[in-house]
Formats: sequence, C-alpha cells, structure tokens
Amino acid sequence: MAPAYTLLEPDAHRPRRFGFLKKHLLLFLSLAFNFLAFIVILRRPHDLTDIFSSRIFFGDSWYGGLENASQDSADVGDLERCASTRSQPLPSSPPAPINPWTSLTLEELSQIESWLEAPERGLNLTKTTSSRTSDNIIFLIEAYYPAKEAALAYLSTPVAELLPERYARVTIHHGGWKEPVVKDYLVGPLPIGSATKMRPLTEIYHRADIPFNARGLSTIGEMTLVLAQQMAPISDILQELFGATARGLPNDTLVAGMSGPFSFDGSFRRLWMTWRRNHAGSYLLPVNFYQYLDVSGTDPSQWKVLKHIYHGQVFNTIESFIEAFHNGTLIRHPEQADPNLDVSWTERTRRGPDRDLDHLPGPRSVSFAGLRFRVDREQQHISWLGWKMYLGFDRDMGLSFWDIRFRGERIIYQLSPQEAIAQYGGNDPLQASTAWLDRHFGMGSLVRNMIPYYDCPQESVYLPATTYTNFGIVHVERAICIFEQDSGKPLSRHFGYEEGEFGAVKSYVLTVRSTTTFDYLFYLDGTIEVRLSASGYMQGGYWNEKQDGYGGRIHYTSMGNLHDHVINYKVDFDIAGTANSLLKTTTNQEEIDHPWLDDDWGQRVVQQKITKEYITNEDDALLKYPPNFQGGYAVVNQNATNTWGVPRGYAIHPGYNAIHNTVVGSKRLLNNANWARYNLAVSRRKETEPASSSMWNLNLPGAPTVDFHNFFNGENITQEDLVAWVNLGMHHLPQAEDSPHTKTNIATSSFVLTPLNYFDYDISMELKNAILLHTPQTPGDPYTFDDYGVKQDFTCVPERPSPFEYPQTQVFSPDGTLSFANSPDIRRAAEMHLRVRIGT
Ligand SMILES: [Cu+2]
Repeated sequence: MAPAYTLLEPDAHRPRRFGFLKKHLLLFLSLAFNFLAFIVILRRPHDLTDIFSSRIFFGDSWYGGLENASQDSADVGDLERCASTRSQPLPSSPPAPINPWTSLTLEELSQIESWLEAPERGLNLTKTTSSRTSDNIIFLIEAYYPAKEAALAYLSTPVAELLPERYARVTIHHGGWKEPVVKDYLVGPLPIGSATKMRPLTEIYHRADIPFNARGLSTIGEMTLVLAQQMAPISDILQELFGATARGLPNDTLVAGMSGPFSFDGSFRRLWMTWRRNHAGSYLLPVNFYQYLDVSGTDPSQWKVLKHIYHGQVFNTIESFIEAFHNGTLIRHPEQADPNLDVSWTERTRRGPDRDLDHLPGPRSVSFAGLRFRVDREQQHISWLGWKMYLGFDRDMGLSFWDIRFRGERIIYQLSPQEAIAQYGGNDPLQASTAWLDRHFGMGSLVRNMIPYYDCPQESVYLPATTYTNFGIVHVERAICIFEQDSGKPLSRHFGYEEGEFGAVKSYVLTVRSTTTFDYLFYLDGTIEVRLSASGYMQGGYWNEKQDGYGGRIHYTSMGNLHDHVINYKVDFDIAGTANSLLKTTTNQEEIDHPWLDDDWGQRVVQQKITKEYITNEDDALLKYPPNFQGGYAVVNQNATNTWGVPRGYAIHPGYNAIHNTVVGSKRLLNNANWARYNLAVSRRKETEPASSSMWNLNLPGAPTVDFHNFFNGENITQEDLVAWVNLGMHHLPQAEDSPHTKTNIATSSFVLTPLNYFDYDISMELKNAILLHTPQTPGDPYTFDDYGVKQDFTCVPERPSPFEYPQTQVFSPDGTLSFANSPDIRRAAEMHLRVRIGT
C-alpha cells in the first residue's frame, strides 16, 4: 500500500534522470498502483468516508495533515478493531448486592405520593403544579439514608434479612393550616404496605418548627402575578427610562432577579429584586432599578412592593416614584434608553480573531485496550484499579459517595457535599444583602445533562439521576460522568545508574463528575481529591464609581461583585474501623546544640522539627490551616499501626484555594453557615447530625434549622467514629475576563485526602503500567527495560465515536406522564429566583 502514498508526492521529488518512456512507464505503474490503492480503499469504505468528510468538514488546510493520515490509514489494515468503549463498561462487583443509598425510583416516588394523598392520611393535599400558597403541598420526597450501624451490618454480611429498611423523607408545606408551617416527615418502611407509617422528622434539626416564611420556592407563579399588578402603573415609565419594560407579556424586555436570604428568623419573607434586560446573560445586565418585595404569609393580596430604588434614589411608595418621574425631580440616566444599546456581549457566541490551527479538533483520549473501570448502573457502584464505591444522589446537594474502599478496606463511609455559600458585597441593596446558601434551591434537582465531548471526555460513562421537585420528577440521563485519563506525568520516577533504581510508574486518574464541575478524583496511590470548578454567569451589578472597591467593572455599566464561595463537604472517615482520632501535626523552628559539631560551624543548629498531638475535645476541632501550611490534620486510628508502628491514617491536605469565609458577623450569614468560618472541623459522628446545613438554613441566619456549632458540645473525640467537615472555596474578585463566564481554570478549589502511614510503602509500586530500565553495560548500547507485559505503544482501530447529541431533560408527573425541562412552565419553575418573568 506504500505506493499509494508515493503517488501523492509532488513531481519535484521524483528522480529527474528518467527518460520519456520511463516517465510513461512510471505513469502507467502509477495508475496501476493508484487503481490498486483505490480498490483497497473501496474495501474499507469507512476510511474513504472519513477522508472525504474530514476534508469537506474541516476545509482544505485540514488536507495538509491528511497526507500523513493516509499513510496511517494504510497501516490500519494490519490492525484489529479495539474493544468497544461505547457499550457499557464491564460490570462491577459491589460488596453487597443492594446499594442501601440509592435514590427512590419513579415508581417508588409515585407510590409514596399516592399514599400521602390518600384521604386516610388527612393531609388535604393539593397538586403542587396547580397550587396556591395557602394550599398544603408535597414539596419533596426522597430516600432517607439508613443508620450507619445498620448499613455496616449489611455490608459485612450482605444477606437480604440484614438489608436496612428503606425510608423516605417527605417535606410538606402546610400552607393550608391556620398557622402555616413546613414539616419534614419520615415515611416507611418501604415499599408502601400495611407496616408503612409516617412520623415527624425532627431529631436532625435544631429548632422545633420550620417557619413557613423559610420554605423553598414552590409557587413562584403566584408571586409574579402580584408583581405584575404592582408593575403595571410604571411600565410606561420603565420604557422611557430604560427603553425596556415588563408588562407581563411574552416580549417583555425586563426580567427580575432576586436576592437571598428571604428572612432572618422566619418572621417575614422579603426579597430584593434587581431588574435586568431580558437577553442572553440577563444576569450581567442590571439596569440599576431595585425593588423590595414583601411576600410574607400565605395571602398574596397582602404582598406588596415596599421600596423602589432607581440609581440610588429611594422611594417608599410607587406614587412617590411616579410623581418624581413626572415633576422632574428624578435624576434620570437617559443613556440607558439608547435604542442602539448593544447587549450582545453577554452571549456565548464565538467572537474575536481566529487562532492558528484552531479549526482542527483538539486531542482526545482513547482507551485502546478498553475501559479499565467497572460500573453497576443499576446499583450505582463503581470500581477501578483497587477502588470501589457506591453512589447516592439527593435533591439538596446531588452526588454523594458511600462505602469508599481501597484495596478491600473501607476508608470513607460517606463523602458528600453539604452546602455552598456565596456572600456578596456591593454599593447597592441587592448585592449588599445577598448571602446565598445553594442547598435551598436543590443543587441535585438542578443538575442537567452533561454536554458530551465538552463537559466530559468522549469515553465517559454516564449515570442517571432522578429527583422529586415541585415541578415534577426530574430524570437526567447524563447526570454523572465517569472517565479515566492519563495524568500526563508519572506518579513516581527516578533516573539512576544502578540496577533497580531507574524507572517510572504511570499516573492515571479516575474522575467522577456531576453538575459539570463537582469533581471527585481517585488516584492510584490511595489519594482522593475533591475538586470544584465554577463557571457560568456571575450575579452582575450596575457599575458606577461608588461600586469601586466592591468588585470589577466588566463593561460600560456592568460589573461583577466581590464575593466568597465556600463549599462544605462531609467526610466520614473509617480508618481501619470506625474508632478514629484527630492528629495535629506542626512543624516549627528549633535551635539546638549538637555536641558532634566543631568550632568551624559552631554547635548551634537551626532547623525545623515536627510535633504531633491528638486533639481530644471536639470543641478544639474547629480548625484553620496553620500559617505557611506548617503542619496539618489527619484522621488516624491509634490502635491500628502499620508495620513500622505508626498509626494508620489519612491526611486532609489543602488543595487549590484553601480559604474560609472572609466575613464574620453579617446578619445575613449570622449562624446558618458557621462551618464557613473554618477550613475544616472534626466532630463525633451522630445519626442526629447527618448534615452541616439544611435547605431552610438560607432563610434562617438568625435561627437556623441546623446550627453547625451545635455539633460541638465538648465531647471527647479520641478513638470515636469521627466526621471531618472540610471546606474549599475561593475569594472571587471579578475581573473583565469573567465576562461572559467565569472560567474553570481560575475558579477552582480542592482538598486532598491522602494516605498517611496507612500503608507500609508507596503501594502504587504494585502497578503494571510501569517501567524499569536497565542501564546498558556497554557504552552506546540501547537501554533494555521491563514493562511488565503492558505495552504502552499498544494500538488498534478505535470505534467511531458517537456523534454529538444533547437530549432534553425529562420531567415526569407521578402518573408517568412525560414532559420536558424546556416546557415554559417547567422552565419558569426551574429558573426560580434567578430569572423571574412577571405575569402568567
Ligand atoms: Cu463567583
């Protein structure tokens, strides 16, 4: 097949001494070879299609690279097809046949909902989608995780009789009660049967009631109708001020965004609204017009706008605003009504000059020998090169990990995100009063399908997630992606001349990802990295000189406001069992005289020294990383030592951006995110302390349903079952490059959990994807090597990747009726406070 390639060479490369006949002979031979090559190509129609489609699709300059490609395609004939990576990966072997932490299925959710709606429950429920605030509705149904003791018993003896009973947590908004209130219930055992009962779930909360004013968003439609009434009298004024308005019509050019918290202690429910231009990226297009909305209680006729603020001018009534507009006392900003105002800069559409070779697709990772991780899709279990873990998924925070084992031993019982705060500053009423706690909005229920090739690499295996929301049961087929990649550097290596000292171990990483940027990275030495990268539109503010110091200007009148992100994770370590201790390691400078030193240097030595101590009381375990990171913290088992007599443990290392929240004492974040004051904290594990936050904490900074500080009540934490509550985050000082979207490379934070004397040595030395090089005995001879039978140059013909497609998120009603997440009503419910269109 080589002649086919030869024919493609330019004439100039041919020998010039050939005569006319020879030239014609050559031409003949060329044609013959060409024909033969063509036959070969015809027998392999895929390659021909590849060549033509690539050339047409990528343009002529792609062809420059195709000459070599055609040579490769000639070689391909000798190669076998690779093992399929597009079909399901090999099945994993979970330690127990049933995952005790799986989400409720559509069928289970449907059964529970019917059971709750039955007249004998006496709940007088209304379907959420057609409800008013003054109705009783089911806000949430989801699996309630079993007690650890029961789960461990089942894992150690995985027989059906020991499978923990399955329960559901149900949240009901009792809007129809005389004293409206939110209540959490425990319903079970499941499946629904004669033994199924319902009781209030109160033991995990720190206040007796859950105020109705702190409830999750369920009937936003009612709020927008009220807003439409309140806005009607000023719609013409807004048109004149901004060249845009909100009349409750489909072509409205203004939409509202709302701030949180909505309450301090549950005694009221009030929101600041910022009006923005209704365009792609409305979040970056505020017009400097704010309103303060009171939506307390259950009677929408009592809801009203309390305050109107236009460019810092405050009006306590709509009448005074209208009057100021008409009598000329309102200081106007007529430039905002410019009909040529260009807001296209907030779009994601490509812009700017071309870059060299950017028209070519970038490199892509291919597992030529097949996927090396195993997945049980039904039981949501993954295994990979010594790692094994179950997955769970919930409405509040999404993906969680359970029973994480490495080389047969459980290291972590539960690893799950708990809460994500973002506290803002600014010289306007909205930014200065915003402190988000994202759990409120349901980070799990807001998960949408990954964009294949872009969110996750080509070979990713996707897992689904199902959550119950106020607008239906959301089924996301590609909620989680799993993929293995070569990290591009060795995990360990050394160059040397002695036999046995020169070689390298390759480094691969298994990533389990959700919400695009919640990453859990598993490494071959037993290390886990929890990494979060943020991207998307910022909560933009209106730029003027008075905002200087509160963020960064990103356009003529747009800015990003200063804020801190802090995200809390629960890490329930089980190091060689559940009895663990908290070890604090510190390195300090010491000055010591060494008697073996002489006068030339003197006897005094200045060096560093390690001190170790156990923190025995959980009140002393609210921790910040030491200055200059001199030392750190680890969870160890004092009664389980490695061969060298050192307690086995796992260290908690700061990764990127090891920060805690900057602001302490703000009323808007007074006691509802006390974990954010630290880098990490360690408490004794309790069933009554399953999470460091709750979905109502956002709206109860003064009296939260879960006050993290209550976990710390002087208990001894020596050889007890411990939970590490670990934070990551970033100080977000917005800059022009955050426009249109914050970038994942900068907005990244992580922490690392890594073996600390857990093993006797670096156990990645057991891997076969490694090489040992033998130094040649004769100068000039090549190195010989031992690659343990794993050929890194192994190749084969990979299967054609799946073409790009993006499915719609499915939303089911409990009776199984299917709709889609981009239906107008569902979109409105899903966008919630972020993009509020008034009217119906
Ligand atoms: Cu940010």
